[in-house]
Amino acid sequence: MFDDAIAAIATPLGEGGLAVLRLSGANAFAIADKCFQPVGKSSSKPSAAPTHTIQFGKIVRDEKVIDEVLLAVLRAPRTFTREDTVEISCHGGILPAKLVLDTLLANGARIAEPGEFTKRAFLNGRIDLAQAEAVADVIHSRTELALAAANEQLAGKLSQRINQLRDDLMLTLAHVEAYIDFPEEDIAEETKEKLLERLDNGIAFMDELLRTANEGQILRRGIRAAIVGRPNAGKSSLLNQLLGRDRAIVSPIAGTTRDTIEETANIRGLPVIFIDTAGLREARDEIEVEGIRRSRESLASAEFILHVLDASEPLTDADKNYLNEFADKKRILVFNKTDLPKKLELPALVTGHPSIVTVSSLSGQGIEALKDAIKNLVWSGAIKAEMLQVAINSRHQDALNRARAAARLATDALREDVTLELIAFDLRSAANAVGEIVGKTTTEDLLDSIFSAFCIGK
Ligand SMILES: Nc1nc2c(ncn2[C@@H]2O[C@H](COP(=O)(O)OP(=O)(O)OP(=O)(O)O)[C@@H](O)[C@H]2O)c(=O)[nH]1
Ligand SMILES: [Mg+2]
Repeated sequence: MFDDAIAAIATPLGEGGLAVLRLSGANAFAIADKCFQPVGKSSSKPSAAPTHTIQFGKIVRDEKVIDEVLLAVLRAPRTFTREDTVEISCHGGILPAKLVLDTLLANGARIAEPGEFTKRAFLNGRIDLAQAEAVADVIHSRTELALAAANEQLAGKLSQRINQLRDDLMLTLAHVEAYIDFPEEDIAEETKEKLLERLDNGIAFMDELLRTANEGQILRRGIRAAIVGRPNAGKSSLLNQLLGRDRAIVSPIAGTTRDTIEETANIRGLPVIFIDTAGLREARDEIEVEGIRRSRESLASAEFILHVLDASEPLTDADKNYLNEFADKKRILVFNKTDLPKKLELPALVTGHPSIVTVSSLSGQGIEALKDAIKNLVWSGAIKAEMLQVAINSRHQDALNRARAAARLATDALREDVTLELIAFDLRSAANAVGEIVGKTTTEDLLDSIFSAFCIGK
C-alpha cells in the first residue's frame, strides 16, 4: 500500500444530484476522520467503522460545515486499489464537490493524477496492465459491442491467453537453457521437433491475436467515414438518416453544407464517425473554397467513404471524375433518391467493384441495407466470434509484432542448429515482449503513457 493518500472527484464536473469523491492510501481513514463528523447513533468515524459500510455525517473544515454526505468505508484489500479507500457522496454541483476535495487536501491527501487509482490497482497487483487498459475502454465505449469486448478484457480473457503464450515461451526457453548447461549433449532430434512444434503453435496463436487488431481499433476508436459527392446529391439527408435525427441542414439549394459535420452513430454495434462534407464542385466563393478544402481533407483522413450519387439524374462528367478519383479508396456507392424515376447508369469504367446500395434518404428506404454494407466493408469477418473478447489494441499489436519476429528468429535458429545462446536470447526477447502486454515487463514511461490518458478520479 502506498502511504500517501490520493484524492479526486470521480464524477464529471457539473451540476447533478450527487458528486462522488475518492480517497485511497494507507492514511485514508486518518484523513477522513479529521474531516468527517458522524451524525446519528448508527454512524461512526471512518477508522472505527466496519468495512464496506456507509456512514452518514458532515464534512467539516475549520468548524464550518461544508456539506452533508454519505461516506463509504472500504478496507484493504477488498477495494479497487487494494488500499484503504473512502468514497464520499456529496451534493452534486461544482462547488460542494470542490470544497470537499479541498478539505481532504488540507488534511493531508494529495490530488490524484489521471488514472492514478487504476495505476495503484495495477501496482498493488489487483489487475494486470491489459485489464487496467480495459477500465478505460469500458468508460470510453460507445456501443454495446465495444462495451462487451472491454468487459471481457477487464475480466481477464486477453490476459489468460497472453499468460498462456508467455508460459509456453518460458518453458521452451527453460528447455534450451538446460542444454546450454550441458554443452557436451546435443538436443535430441525428437526433443527438437517438440520444441519447434510448441514454437510454431505459439506463432500461430500470435497471428490469430494480431488478426483482431483491426476490430480492436474499430471498437475502441471508431472508424471514420466521409460522406462525399456533388452538391445536392443528398449527403446531409443521408447523414440524418444514419443518425436517426435531423442533425444537418438539408435544402434544395446546391451548396447548403459549407463546413464539415462530424457525428458518431452506432452501426450494427460499431462506432462509426460520419463526416458530412460540402458538395464537391467549382467553388463559387471564398467560404465554399474553404468548405471544399475541408471536404478533401476529410476524404483523405477517412478510412472509407460513402460516395453519394443522385440516381434521379443522369451521370455528369463531374460524377465520372469523382468515381475515378476515389477509385483507390475503400468505398460504397450510394445511389440516392431512388423514390424518383431512375436516370443514373454507371459507366463500365468503375473499378474495384465497389458495393452499390440504393437508398432514399427522404423515406429511409434502403438505410438498413446500407448499414449492413458498412459492417461488411469494415468488419473483416475473418476472426472467430470468441476472438472478439480479446480484440487487441495498438500497444498489444506492437508488442506482439516484436514477439512474433523474435519467435521466428528462434525457430529458424533452432532448425539450423545455431548456437543455443542465440536461440535463448530470441526466446527471452519474445517472452519479454509478450509480457509487456500484461505488464510483467514494463517501464515507467510505458505506465505514464497508458495512465495519463485516463480520466481524473479513475
Ligand atoms: N426525392 C428525394 N429527395 C431527396 C432525397 N435525398 C435528398 N433529397 C433532397 O435533395 C435536396 C438536397 O439534399 P441535401 O441533403 O441537402 O444534399 P447535400 O448533398 O447535403 O447538398 P449540399 O450540402 O448542398 O452539397 C433536398 O431538397 C433534399 O430534400 C431522396 O432520397 N429523395
Ligand atoms: Mg449538405
